[in-house]
Amino acid sequence: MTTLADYLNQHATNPALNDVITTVTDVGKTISQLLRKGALADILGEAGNQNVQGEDQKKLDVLANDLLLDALAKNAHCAGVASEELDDATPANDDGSLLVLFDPLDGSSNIDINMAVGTIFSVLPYERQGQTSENSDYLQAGNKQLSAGYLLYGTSTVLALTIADKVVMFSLDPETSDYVLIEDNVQIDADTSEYAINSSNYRYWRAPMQQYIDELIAGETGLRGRDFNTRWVAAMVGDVHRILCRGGLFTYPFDTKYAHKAGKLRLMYEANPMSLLIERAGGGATDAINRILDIEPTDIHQRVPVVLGSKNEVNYVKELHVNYSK
Ligand code: AFP
Repeated sequence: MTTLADYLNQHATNPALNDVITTVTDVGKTISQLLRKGALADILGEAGNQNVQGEDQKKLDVLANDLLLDALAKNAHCAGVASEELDDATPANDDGSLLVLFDPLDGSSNIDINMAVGTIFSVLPYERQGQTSENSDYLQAGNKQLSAGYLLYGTSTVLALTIADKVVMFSLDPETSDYVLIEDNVQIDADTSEYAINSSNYRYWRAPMQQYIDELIAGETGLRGRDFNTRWVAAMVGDVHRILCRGGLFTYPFDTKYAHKAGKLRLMYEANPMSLLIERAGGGATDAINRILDIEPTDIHQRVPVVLGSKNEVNYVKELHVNYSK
């Protein structure tokens, strides 16, 4: 049996990074316990305010955010934190070498119906050690990430993590409170017959995305010559985990539903960490055309259309979009 601590020690290329990952995953144990108690812990329901995204915050959104913030503020290697739930990044330790970004509770609309939710995290290098970190320090492309991962609070609590070239998975043992290694090199099939999209937005999509989904629905009677299946967890962490486990395509595409939003998902603490995991597991991740990890950010809360998963399917979506614009 290999625990997370064993794995990090075996890959101790950056002790500061290992320490920060340990801090984040330790908080994950607390969030997992709170979710297990659910309504009995008086933590369900609305917190009564909105976040920077203009979304109603759940009590657990705020609680998870505060737990991560407090723990990372005490970690000497953490120079600052950016969170989906906070307008601006929060400086931590000026001499730290790392910046941590997270969505503390992704899929929080699932909390009150006892469905899967997760924590997504991303670690970037901090280049101005000795000075107080600012929002602009986080504006680095996703290909600069030193690590990324998520905790999925499902029927069991699973940690997916990449700190080097591979993606590994751990399961939280509720008896010992250890993360135990269950997969040491996650790989995604290049082809799939399963896709995840919120189809109620069909009329807001661009024409090539409408064409793509029309073809999948036509199945063996259409161009693709085979039937497809859909799944939609309504928590990106759940859909991405399924893809890492058995392949598939996930997309929250560009839509015109809200004029000022390029899509719903945020680049820095949702799309970038998930794209790093997917690419290192052999999949693809684009905004329909461009590689997500190459996008140069302009704002810590900017949104981006997302198409990720089985490589050949992601490439097919790109072909449709490129050929459509010719
Ligand atoms: P919440 O955290 O507000 O529940 O949103 C989750 C999410 O950002 C992402 O995890 C899901 O894939 C997506 O939104 C679901 O969006 P829809 O509710 O529009 O299906």
